[in-house]
Amino acid sequence: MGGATEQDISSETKLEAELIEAMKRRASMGTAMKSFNTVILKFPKIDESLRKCKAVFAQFDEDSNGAIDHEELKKCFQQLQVSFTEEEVTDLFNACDFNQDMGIKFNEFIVLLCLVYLLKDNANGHESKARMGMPNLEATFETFVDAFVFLDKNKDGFVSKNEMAQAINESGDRSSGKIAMKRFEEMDWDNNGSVTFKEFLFAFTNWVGIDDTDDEED
Ligand SMILES: [Ca+2]
Ligand SMILES: [Ca+2]
Ligand SMILES: [Ca+2]
Repeated sequence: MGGATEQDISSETKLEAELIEAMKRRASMGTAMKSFNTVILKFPKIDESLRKCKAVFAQFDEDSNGAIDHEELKKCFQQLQVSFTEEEVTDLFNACDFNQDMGIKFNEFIVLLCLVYLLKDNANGHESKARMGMPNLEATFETFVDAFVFLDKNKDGFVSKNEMAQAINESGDRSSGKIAMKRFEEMDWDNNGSVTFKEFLFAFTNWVGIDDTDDEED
């Protein structure tokens, strides 16, 4: 895998690199997940929490067009009192505008907020828990991070296919294991055998079935 050299690293990979580093730092703190099944068992609660997040999304979608645009996102960060540079806002926007329609839809918004949660979790230590003022949602984000850390056995910031298989074997539940493996293949879009936290989140928002917006046109 020859990658970009340090000099010509793109903003996208710069953000990705920050996310990997943030995840590695978080991974060094360990996980509360005991088994793959504990991850699965949390699905209904995650689903409920994310559905509630729709009200938050609607609040920030000021013109109610079903997507958060760049300006709305900046206001969103202001209100949540999280500070990013202009460049960081753009990078986050682009990284999460998965279908590249220049707007952050609900499922993209969940991913974006969760990435913000991860990044700010590591911010110099003076921002404590409940840093975004949405404790319920942050508990859900923590579950996502925790699940990822649980799966990422070697703590390199990626979940490999082997690590996924290992987690499933430990669980001893073959039927949900098969499903999980299929999901993993769906997650791994670039087919390189490992999944980043962002890919994991996008898949997750689909698994729990929140992506049921009626204005889909794809
Ligand atoms: Ca809007
Ligand atoms: Ca979009
Ligand atoms: Ca790994």
